[in-house]
Amino acid sequence: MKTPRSLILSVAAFAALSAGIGGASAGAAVNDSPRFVVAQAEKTTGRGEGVIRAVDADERRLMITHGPVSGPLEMSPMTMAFRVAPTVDLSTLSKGMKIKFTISRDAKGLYVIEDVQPEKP
Ligand SMILES: [Cu+2]
Repeated sequence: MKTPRSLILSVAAFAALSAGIGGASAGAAVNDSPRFVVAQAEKTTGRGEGVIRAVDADERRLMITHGPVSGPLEMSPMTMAFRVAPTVDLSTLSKGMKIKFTISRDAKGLYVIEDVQPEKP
């Protein structure tokens, strides 16, 4: 009687161990998903300086020639168009203006200007 029972227990223990391992990785996958979403939702930002080349109020875009952007979010100097956050008042900005700006990258990997400060002359 002992041998079959211990065999059954061994099988049960093995099954439990296997389930445990499977459960652990399933749990990790479940835990990873929300963390991944949170990481994507957290905004990565960087700061830089540049000159406004064009203001597109209709599309809410700024064409900027910018220097190196530093912070968690980095970018090499270049001229490019940025989407502009609704909090930025485009009416205060014009072509040729020197600015300091903060950009972020959203979950889709798109850059957005979050803040613009005209440089004081
Ligand atoms: Cu750029």
